[in-house]
Amino acid sequence: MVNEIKNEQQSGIAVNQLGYRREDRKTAIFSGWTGRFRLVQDSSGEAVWEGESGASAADEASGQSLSRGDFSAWTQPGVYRIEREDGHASEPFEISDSVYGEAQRAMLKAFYYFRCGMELEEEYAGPWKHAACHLAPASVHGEPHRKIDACGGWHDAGDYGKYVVPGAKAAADLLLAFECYPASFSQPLPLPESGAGMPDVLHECRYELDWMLRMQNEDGGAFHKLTTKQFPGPDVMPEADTSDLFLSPVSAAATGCFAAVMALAARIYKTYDANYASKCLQAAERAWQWLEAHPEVPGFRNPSDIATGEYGDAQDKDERYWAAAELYRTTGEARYHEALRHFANLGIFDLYELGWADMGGYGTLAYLFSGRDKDPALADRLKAGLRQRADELAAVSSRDGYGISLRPDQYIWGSNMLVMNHAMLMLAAGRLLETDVYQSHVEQHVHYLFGANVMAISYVSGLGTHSILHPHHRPSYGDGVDEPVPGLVSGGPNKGIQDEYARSHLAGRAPAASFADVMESYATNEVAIYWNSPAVFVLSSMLPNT
Ligand code: G3I
Ligand code: 9MR
Ligand code: ZN
Repeated sequence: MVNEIKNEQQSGIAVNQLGYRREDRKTAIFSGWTGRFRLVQDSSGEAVWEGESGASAADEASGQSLSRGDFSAWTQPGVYRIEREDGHASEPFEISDSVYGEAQRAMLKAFYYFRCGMELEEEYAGPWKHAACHLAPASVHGEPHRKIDACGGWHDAGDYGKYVVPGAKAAADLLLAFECYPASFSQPLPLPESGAGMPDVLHECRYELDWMLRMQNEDGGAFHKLTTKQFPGPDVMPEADTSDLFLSPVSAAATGCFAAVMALAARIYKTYDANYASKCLQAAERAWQWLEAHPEVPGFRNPSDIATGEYGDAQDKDERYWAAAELYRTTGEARYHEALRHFANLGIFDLYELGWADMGGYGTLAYLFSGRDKDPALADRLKAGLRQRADELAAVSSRDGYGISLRPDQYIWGSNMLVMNHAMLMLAAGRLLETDVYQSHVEQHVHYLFGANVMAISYVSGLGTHSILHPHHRPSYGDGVDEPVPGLVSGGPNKGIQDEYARSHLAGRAPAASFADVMESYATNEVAIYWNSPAVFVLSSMLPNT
C-alpha cells in the first residue's frame, strides 16, 4: 500500500503553471476533493467563471484519487487562478495563444548553457556565465600515445561527459522540430552567432555537430564518448574540471547515430551552407562504410577503468536502420533503401521508439516523411504500426489521472523524456495520418511537464511559479547563483530509487510521486540535453502560426 501524497503546497490543485491556449481543453486536477470551483482573476481575485468538478477516481500511477475541473469554456486572455470553495487556490496561470513561446525559447537556449569548450559570456549567459572548459586534447583509450582534439559540443547533463548517442538524439530532435515547425524558430535567442542568414536553432545544433565531426575516427567509426575517468565532485564548475580526458572506443551504436544525424544535417543545412552540408554528408557516408565493414561488433560497454555514463547498447540494428533511413531520405540512393528494408524486416527492435537506446522510431519517421519512392507494403505496415502505437498511447492517456501516456511501470530514470517522446510520436503520427485525434493528449503531456502532475511542480527550471530549484546540475550547484540555470528539464519521477537520497526518502511512494527536488537525487532530478530536446519539439508544435 502506498502513501497518498498531497502536492508540495498541499493545495491539492494541479495546473499547467504556464497556462493554456484560448481554444484548448483546460482542466485543473484536484486530489482528494470534489466540489464547486471558481476561475478568478489573479490580480483582483474576482471570479469570472464557476464550475463543478467531475467525479473522483483512483489513479494508479500517482496513488491519488483525482477529479477534474473543466474550464475550457472560458477563452478570454488574462492571468487567473483556480479557487475551490474550501479556500484552496492553484498557482497562477495565463490564458493566451502565445503562452508557450517564452518556454520554447528558454528550453532551446538551455543548449547554449550546456556548451563545452567556450566561455559563456555575461551578454548571453547572464549570471550563469563561466570560463571555457575541457579544452585539452583527449587520449584514445587503449592507445596511450594517441591524442585527439575533440573540444566543443554540449555537456550531456548534470555531469560534463560528452556522449555521441544521446548527443545525436538531442540534435536530431531539434533539427526535426525545425523541419516540421520552421515558423517556431524565427526569433533570435540570441546567441553569439545569431544572424548570418541562419536561424538560431541551426547555429546551436552546429555547435554539437562540429564536435561530433571531431569524434569520427580515421576509419569512419565514431568514438562512443569523451569523458574523464570518474565524475567530478558535485560543485565543480566546468572550467575547474581538469582531470585527463579519454575517448572510449568506437561503437556501432555511436557510429549508426552519427551517420543518421549527419545525413539529417546534410538535408537541413543545404539551403543555408552547402559546403557544410556536403561535409556532413561525406562524414555520414564514411560512417556508413564503417558500419558495412563491421556488421557484427559487440554492443558498447564501459572500459573497466571508466566510470562515467555508459549509454550501453546491446542492439545496434536500430541505429543502423535510422542511418539507412536518413541516408536514403537525403540521397535517394537505392542501396540505402535496400538496407533500411532489411533492418525493418528483422523484427528484433522496436520501430517506434525515440529513446537513446531504442532509436528505431527515428528511422521509421525518416522513411515515412520522405518524399522518396517507397516499398508500398513496408510503408503501409509502418504507418499501421505507428497508428497502433499512437492509439495505445492515447488510450493510456485517457485512463491516466493526469492525462499522460506513462503506465505505472514507465516512471523510470528520465521518465520526463518518455513523456515528451510519447507526445512527439503522437504529433508525428497526427501529421502523417492527417488526424487531430492525438492533439488534446499531446497538450496534456505539456500540462503535466509544467505543473499538472502529482507534485504540482513545473519540472522545467525557471518556468512556472513553482518550478524545480535544485536540479542535479553541477554548474547550477557550484556557481554561487541562487537560481538554477533556466530552461532545464528534470528527469522526473523514478520508482527505481537509484540514488542514496531516493533510497532513504522515496521508497514506498507511488511511481509518479517518486521525485525530490534536491541536488543529491540524480536519479530523479538530473537534467539532460536529450530530455530538453523532445520538449522543444513538442512546444514548437504549439506556438502561434504553426
Ligand atoms: O529499461 C528498463 C525497464 O525495462 C525496467 O522496467 C526499468 C526498471 O527500473 O529499468 C529500465 O532501465 C533503466 C534505463 O535507464 C531506462 O532507459 C535503468 O533501470 C536505469 O538505470 C537507466 O538509467 C540511465 C542512467 O544513465 C544510468 O545508467 C538513464 O536512462 C540515462 O538517462 C542516464 O544517463 C546519465 C548518463 O549515464 C551520465 N550523464 C547523465 C545522464 C542522465 O542521468
Ligand atoms: O553526477 C553523476 C550523474 O551525472 C550520473 O547520472 C549519475 C549516475 O551515473 O552519477 C552521478 O554521480 C554520482 C556518482 O555516480 C556516485 N557518487 C555521487 C555522484 C554525484 O555527486
Ligand atoms: Zn566542458
